[in-house]
Amino acid sequence: MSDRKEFSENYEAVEEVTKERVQKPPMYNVVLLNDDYTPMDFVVEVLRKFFNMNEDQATDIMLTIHYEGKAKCGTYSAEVAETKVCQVSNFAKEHQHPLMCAMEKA
Ligand code: TYC
Repeated sequence: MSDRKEFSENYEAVEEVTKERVQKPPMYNVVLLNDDYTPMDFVVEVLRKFFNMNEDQATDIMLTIHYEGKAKCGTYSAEVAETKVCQVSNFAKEHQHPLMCAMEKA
């Protein structure tokens, strides 16, 4: 095999492995789901507290969930998304509301 061919084959192999290693980590959407019992004000409070929204943004998203069944609240790495889901679920439970929070691959 010529030196040039060997070099270019090695180079391609290294490039392939590097591409695999430097892939961006998968991201996840955190979504809230509608239900018939959680008060609207509580959902707005959750969106402000855990997703850093202002009153207007939180009200918009809450109404989207209310009318369409669910809405995306934010997009995060797996670890941060899992933490948000736990925090929101615990907060809802503490206040005895059935509010459901989940993560989905973005
Ligand atoms: N549907 C609820 C109600 O009418 C309000 C609500 C909105 C509940 C968003 C959950 O994620 C939710 N009180």
